[in-house]
Amino acid sequence: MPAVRPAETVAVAEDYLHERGPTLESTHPLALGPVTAPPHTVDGFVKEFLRELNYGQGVPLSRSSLNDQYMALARTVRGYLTARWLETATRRRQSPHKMVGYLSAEYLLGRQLDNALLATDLSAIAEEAMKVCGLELDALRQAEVEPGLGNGGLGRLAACFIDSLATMDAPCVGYGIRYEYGIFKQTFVDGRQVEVPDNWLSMGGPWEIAHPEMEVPVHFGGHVERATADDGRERCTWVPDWSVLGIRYNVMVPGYQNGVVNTLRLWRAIATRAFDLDIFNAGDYASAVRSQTVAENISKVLYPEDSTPQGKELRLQQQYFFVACSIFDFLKHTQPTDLDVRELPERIIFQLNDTHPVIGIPELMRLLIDDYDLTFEEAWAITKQCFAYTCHTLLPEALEVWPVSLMERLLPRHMEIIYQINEVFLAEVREQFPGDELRVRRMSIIGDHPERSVRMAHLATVASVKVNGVAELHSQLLRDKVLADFSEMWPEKFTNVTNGVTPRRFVRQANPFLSKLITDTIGVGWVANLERVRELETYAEDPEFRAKFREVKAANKTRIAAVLERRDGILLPEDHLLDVMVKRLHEYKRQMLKLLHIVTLYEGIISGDLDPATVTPRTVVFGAKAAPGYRMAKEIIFLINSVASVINNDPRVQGKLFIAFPANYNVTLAERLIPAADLSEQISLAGKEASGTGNMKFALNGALTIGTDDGANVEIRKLVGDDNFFLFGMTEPEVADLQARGYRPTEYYESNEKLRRAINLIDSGHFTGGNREAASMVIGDLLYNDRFLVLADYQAYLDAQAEVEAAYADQEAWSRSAILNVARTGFFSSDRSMRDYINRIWHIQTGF
Ligand code: 26W
Repeated sequence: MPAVRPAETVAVAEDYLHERGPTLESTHPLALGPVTAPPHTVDGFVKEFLRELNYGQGVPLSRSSLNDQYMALARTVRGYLTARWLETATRRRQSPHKMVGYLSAEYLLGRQLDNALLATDLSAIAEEAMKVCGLELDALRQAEVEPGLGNGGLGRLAACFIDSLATMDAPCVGYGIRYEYGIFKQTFVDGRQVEVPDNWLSMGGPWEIAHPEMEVPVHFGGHVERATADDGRERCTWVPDWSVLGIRYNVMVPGYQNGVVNTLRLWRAIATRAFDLDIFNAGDYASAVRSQTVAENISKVLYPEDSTPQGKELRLQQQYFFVACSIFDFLKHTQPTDLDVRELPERIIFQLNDTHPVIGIPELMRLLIDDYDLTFEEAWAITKQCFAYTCHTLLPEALEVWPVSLMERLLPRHMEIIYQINEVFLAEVREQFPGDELRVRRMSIIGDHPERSVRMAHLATVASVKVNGVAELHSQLLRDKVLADFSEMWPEKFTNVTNGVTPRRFVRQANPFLSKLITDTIGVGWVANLERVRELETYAEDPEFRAKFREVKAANKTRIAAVLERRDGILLPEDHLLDVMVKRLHEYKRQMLKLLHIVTLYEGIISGDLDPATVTPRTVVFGAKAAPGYRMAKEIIFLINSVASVINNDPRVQGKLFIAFPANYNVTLAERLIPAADLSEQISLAGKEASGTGNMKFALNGALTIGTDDGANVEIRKLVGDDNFFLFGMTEPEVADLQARGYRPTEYYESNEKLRRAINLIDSGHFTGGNREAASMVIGDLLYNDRFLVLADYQAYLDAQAEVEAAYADQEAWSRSAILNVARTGFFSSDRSMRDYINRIWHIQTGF
């Protein structure tokens, strides 16, 4: 069979190096890239730094600003990475193996400087070098604005995964969008959330390398023309009516001290030159500029929704844009030019991070059929082997659908292909389940209600080699509920890969005190092999080790107190149990349950029911952004702030109860806060949190969890043991059962006095300056709707919190439990998650 090559190559600024031949490369060693990184010495580092400052920023040290210094430092460190990056890329090009294209609309990276210093083992040298220059490394660290190109768990997971893949020397390119504005900055005005744009690039982006010459055309709209060719087969031509260009931005992803640097490739949209020129030549300058705006809007801003997609056209444009660029990039630039597309499944597996990149499926089909001239059947056979899909949710409203009308207008050729895929798929369903038309309707990729739309999760499931959930329970619920028909049809398609977090960022970097204690005790091997922390188990019995462990916790509390004072003007009381709930604000996560517990404690003390002497002094820290359009979430934020301002200023509870709600919870704050926590709040309604990853970070940093039987909590509890975890609340089957019987929240309100008093106190306006209206939306919903069964779990939560207090009173036993939490949660390294993906889904080789 002849090799299949593109019938027609789209004109781009092609790899001209390829065409120019080997002349330069063979005559000059530098043409291959720097063979060695700059010297790993203080002197060498200082020299590089000053060179970056002088020639890069164009300033002498004596006149440089903090930003100049930060930029020069970042560029210096990047320089050390570059040699390894070129080396990794050359090595991979020389022996192309199957690779992973991780497709994710979000990467919540967090600050880069420390991570790069750790990866290159340059922290001590950089610190010394800055001193030589009269500068403080720590001050420069703080000058970095974190790239917040994600909303929450899903985006942070992608960042952990690419870190692990680099550390394991796995061939992977992360593909995503270079949003000009990341997740909004949260501020509070009179206790209410106000969003401020996150112009993260305004001071320059030292970590990215732009390639404006390597542009990728991406088309939209128009119509499809068909003609019968000489061979009698019909050929389609998509005649789009507008286009944009994708510009590549490479970000280096360093492995941990292994000399490997992988690539994160983010796409930025700009207007096509030709497109502008046409209008410009027609004399309409204003329109030409406007068209530029339309194009550039595509990568302008990250959608701040979490869990409830809004179905906006611009969002679909973003999704198609980055996926089209990525697939094109892989086919045209990453692969040898003589690639036979029939071999694609041996060369690539595209991992779909939720449904956001699922439009890549019909895009690959379109390329194979229209550009590479394969038949639909041939293209389908190939495409079905090139994708795998991870689902990250269980909320039905979070499953993306796109109206057929919108798809037809924006991507007419893709819509045709989706119809064709659906036809083939439904024929298979009918064959396997004859006469079951209800099932056919349930499974169809096209849904009818409330309007005809494409169900992206169905499309993903049909086209993927494997479908996975992100924790055992979640994967089970996917199989049994959300995608039950599909798992019945293809049981072997479904699998689980429990999430993980990178130990480099979330233990080694975030918790230097604990890291030192661990390394002093068991050696440094745990950083790249987290299961090794199990060796700490025996030390849980050692009073001396426990004392050191408590010192670490205390030092981390001192550190977060300083951070919150400087950052937010919050004065944290000393020596409190630090009780932390940080995550997006969502009703299913039940921040209201936490708030009711606080109000109950407060009400108990001020009413005299509770002897303050018996109350464990406690500081509760909240961190949570609400989606800007999510009314209820914003009301809850306002209520938390209202309760905080009253409680924190009421002398009757001074020294007993304090609430801190720093605005703008982000990765940087998480890195400071999590290591200081005693208690980790993971209190979602069972069956709603797919996995959670914050829960893992807390356990690994020696906080005990109070949590429901949900997501990865289940696995954390199994590993750390029941004695070292505060479990409470209904199980998922109990939740389903109660909902089936008919849940009436008022029954709980009426029969539970503490609950009634807490709710009444809020409802009285006590926390809202006497204004009863101010809390009415939240309270009204709790009493008459309460979709996430807050009131039903209230008493169980109080009881579990009472257990927490009793346990905390015995500091020796508490530290023992905390140490066991660290020692037994090595499983939650994202290195392990990546190994699972590699073995069960991707089947790629590492380290070649
Ligand atoms: C379109 C808006 C939107 C944005 C993000 C809809 C849905 C999402 C994600 C699916 C939400 C998300 O971040 N899910 C979280 O994924 C984490 C990583 O797997 C899990 O740990 C969390 O439990 C899950 O909520």
